[in-house]
Amino acid sequence: MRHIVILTGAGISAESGIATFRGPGGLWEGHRVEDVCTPAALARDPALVHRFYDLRRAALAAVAPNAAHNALARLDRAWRGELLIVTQNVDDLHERAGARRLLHMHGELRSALCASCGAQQAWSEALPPGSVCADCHAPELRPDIVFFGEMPYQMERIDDALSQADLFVSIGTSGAVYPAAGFVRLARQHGAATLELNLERSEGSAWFDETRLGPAGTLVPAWVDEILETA
Ligand code: BV8
Repeated sequence: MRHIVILTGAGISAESGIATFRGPGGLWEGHRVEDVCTPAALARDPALVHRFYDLRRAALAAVAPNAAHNALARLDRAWRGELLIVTQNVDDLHERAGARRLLHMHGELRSALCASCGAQQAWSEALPPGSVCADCHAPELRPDIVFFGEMPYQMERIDDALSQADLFVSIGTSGAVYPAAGFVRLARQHGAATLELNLERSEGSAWFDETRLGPAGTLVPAWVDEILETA
């Protein structure tokens, strides 16, 4: 089992107190996703969209990594083979737990993107519309978030990792959004074993060799212990 690819979604951050999208208290609660997570929404009501992400960025100060994030960071440190954590999450809990071999395919709350020159810059405060880009000085900074209809980040790197994976593990995601929801099929096509760790069956469960149901805070540390014992 030399090459592991791990996909995480909002479910891995749920036990840290960050709302998931499609649960009862779902994050999109109070907002239709197309009102806050599309280029049209940003053009139509920039103040609403910037405020939606400002609130979520500010909330990061009140949460901490949970046992699942910490276990993945432990695996990252100990695993001598290839390993890549691909997160759909825009929070910084994987980093704060110490994960290194990590990428955010849907962007990050703690980053601002210049709509004019494409520069990304670390950002941890409020980001009002009209904020000025440090590179090109245009007042065009926007949340560095991949909206619906926009191309996720680092897709070539992800496809490359999936094509070489021996094991693909999906943690805390509903399998509702593409292209992430299709990664399990890509991994299978290239011969990877596939494992899903989730609170409930997802839209993609049928594609996994094995699904373990339960909270990530319990399932992920147990799985990391298991995989390191067999390493
Ligand atoms: C693109 C932004 C192409 C940041 C997000 C029709 C068919 C197929 C596809 C499409 C279609 N129409 C449109 C599309 C494409 C579209 C899409 O897939 N739409 C869906 C709705 C059908 N996708 C896109 O637009 C993507 N881009 O396709 O570009 C392209 C090609 C060429 C050129 C240009 C473009 C971009 C999608 C990115 C959207 N941005 N996030 C933010 O605001 O957070 S999506 C957002 O929702 C997340 O990032 C994540 O990806 C997605 C799903 O959320 P989850 O993480 O899974 O969370 P969810 O709440 O849904 O589920 C939580 C799970 O955890 C549950 O299963 C629950 O049981 C579990 N859980 C809960 N608690 C726990 C737990 N598990 C363990 N432990 C617990 N304690």
